[in-house]
Amino acid sequence: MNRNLIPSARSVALLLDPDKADEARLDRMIKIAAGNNVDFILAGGSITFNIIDPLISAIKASCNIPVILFPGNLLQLSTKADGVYFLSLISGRNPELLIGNHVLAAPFLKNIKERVIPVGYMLINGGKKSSVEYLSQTEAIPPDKHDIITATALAGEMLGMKMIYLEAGSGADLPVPPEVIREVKMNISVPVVVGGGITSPSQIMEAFRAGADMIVLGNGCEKEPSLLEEACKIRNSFS
Ligand code: 1GP
Repeated sequence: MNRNLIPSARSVALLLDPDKADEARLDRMIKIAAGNNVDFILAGGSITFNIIDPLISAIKASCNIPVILFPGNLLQLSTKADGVYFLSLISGRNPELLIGNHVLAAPFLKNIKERVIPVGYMLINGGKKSSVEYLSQTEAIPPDKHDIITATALAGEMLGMKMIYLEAGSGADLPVPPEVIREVKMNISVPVVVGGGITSPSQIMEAFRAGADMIVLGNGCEKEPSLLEEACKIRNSFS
């Protein structure tokens, strides 16, 4: 596996969704990302109206930031990205998202397996039902159930996941609380990724302070692109 695809210091990732990416906005976001040394660009979304390959190619043609496929479903599989998050929805009990889809995807990804990163993906309730919660037909873990969250993250690490992604859901009312991040970080040794509902510099600061290795920004940057710049400044203050 390519280790450069796993955050080794505090990192910022920009999430771009093929269904939301119009050309002008994409250009602007990528310019801001490149100008501020965003660490990774994730490409993916919950549902698929547009195929993902053109988005990956457009990002790669305009910057050198590693692009990682963050597939919302099997229709978003691609071998064009620098890396692929092989997501196991370990907060849920849907077998298709724990092994079924992986069996279907594995032959397709066989020739790029060194770029495939096993990720333990955990939904934490962000104040409303998220698209991923609905589409996965699973239930997010309540944010005050620290024991369940910690046990799930630990199980993910023990199963060999290279990162644990705490997801409040795109556009969540409330991001993953700092105390949840802190608790998970104290208990596992693989990087902790935090995303969903992060819309302000203070939330970014709190997430990094609590121990997030990487934060993922989607909607917040689409609405206010300067958030990406702020996020990178905050990240730099930790180095
Ligand atoms: C969703 O964690 C990401 O998978 C980003 O969420 O769009 O709310 O930033 P937002």
